[in-house]
This record gives sequence, structure tokens and C-alpha cells, in this order.
Amino acid sequence: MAIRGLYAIADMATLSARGISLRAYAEDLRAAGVMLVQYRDKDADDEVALYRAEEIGAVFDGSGATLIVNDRIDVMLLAGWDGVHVGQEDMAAADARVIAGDGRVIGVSTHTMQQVWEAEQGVADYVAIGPVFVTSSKADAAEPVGLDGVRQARERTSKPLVAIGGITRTNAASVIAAGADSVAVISGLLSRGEPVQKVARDFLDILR
Ligand code: TZP
Ligand code: MG
Repeated sequence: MAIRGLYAIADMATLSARGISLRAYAEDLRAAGVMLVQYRDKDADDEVALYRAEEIGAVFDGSGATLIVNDRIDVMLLAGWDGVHVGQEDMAAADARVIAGDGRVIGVSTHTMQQVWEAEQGVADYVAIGPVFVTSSKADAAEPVGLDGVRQARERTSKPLVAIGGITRTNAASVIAAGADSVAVISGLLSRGEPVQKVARDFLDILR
């Protein structure tokens, strides 16, 4: 499991709003060499979510990339994906571990230092802290924790630390310098007038 560098999120609501097809987005990420991808889809019913996961899976087949589903452990199992990401209001990481078994990746979202500490004690494989900066990709996002929040989270966990929220090519290096192992990005990969593949390559270069 390599939770480091660019963690590209395929957020279906964001892609739809921008008129980008999921397949085209996934193909761009793969062509750029992205090795860590999350499929996030808050609106799809079960059948559609599984279909979309399989579509992404087909694009990344043979790439060795780590594929993680947001929320839907059933989709992870049925699509044969590598892991699931759960938030504070989702299935507990310990319960996800019972279903997923030891061979899968479980990530957990945190928004406070107390939650980071709890995640450090628990069974999750990595800890996500955020939002780091202001974000418009999550309607119910908590207050940004800033770079200082990343530093404090780093002090509280030895697990791979993923930073999320408002991360761009401009601020990504500062987030890593603050202690994150990986940056999870939705809108920062979608720059009008620039191909996703190019933006993803920029991120990979910055994070190398
Ligand atoms: N959790 C905390 S912030 C966020 C999530 C899912 C959204 C990140 O999106 P963006 O566009 O990279 O700020
Ligand atoms: Mg969730």
C-alpha cells in the first residue's frame, strides 16, 4: 500500500457539474501516472456506483494503482478494489475492518486533533485531515485546519497522513512540508483550459 504523493479523487458530482466524463477523467489520470485514486459518489444508487467503479477499474487495470472507494464498502468488495474511505459519520473503521479483512486499505476522515488521535489508536491504515484550506467541493465541510492543523495532526499520528481540502499545485508543496504524506485533490485537478492529464503531471512533479 502506497499512501503518498498525489491522491486523485474522482468526485462524480464535481465531474458532472463540469461536463467531464468519468472515463475520460480516469484515462487522463492513468496516462499521467497517478497511482492513488478515490471514487467518490454521493448520489449514485448501488447499481450505478458499482458500474462506475468497474469503469474506473477497467481504465486502471494492470497499472498497479491503489483504488479506494468513498463510503461504499459493498462496492469495494464487488468491484475488487483495494480499499474504502470512511468519514466520521460513516461506518466505523473497526466495523469496516471486520467486513473488509486485513488485506484492504481503510482510510478515515478527521477534522479535529481529537479525531486524529482516535484514528491513530484505531484500525485505519491512513488518516485524512481536512479541510486544510477552504473548499467548495464538500457542502458540509468543517472549518479549515490550515497548515498548522496538518502539523499538529502529524504530531499525533505515525500512520500515513493524507491532507485534503483546497489543495492546488500552488500550495501542495507547503502541505507536504507541514507533514502530510499525500494530498487528496478534487477541484485542484480541474483547471479550465488545461487538460487533466497535464495538471496531474504537474502535481506529480511537484510531489516527487
Ligand atoms: N473532505 C474534506 S475537504 C473535501 C473533502 C471530501 C473536499 C476536497 O475537495 P477540493 O476540491 O480538493 O477542495
Ligand atoms: Mg463518507
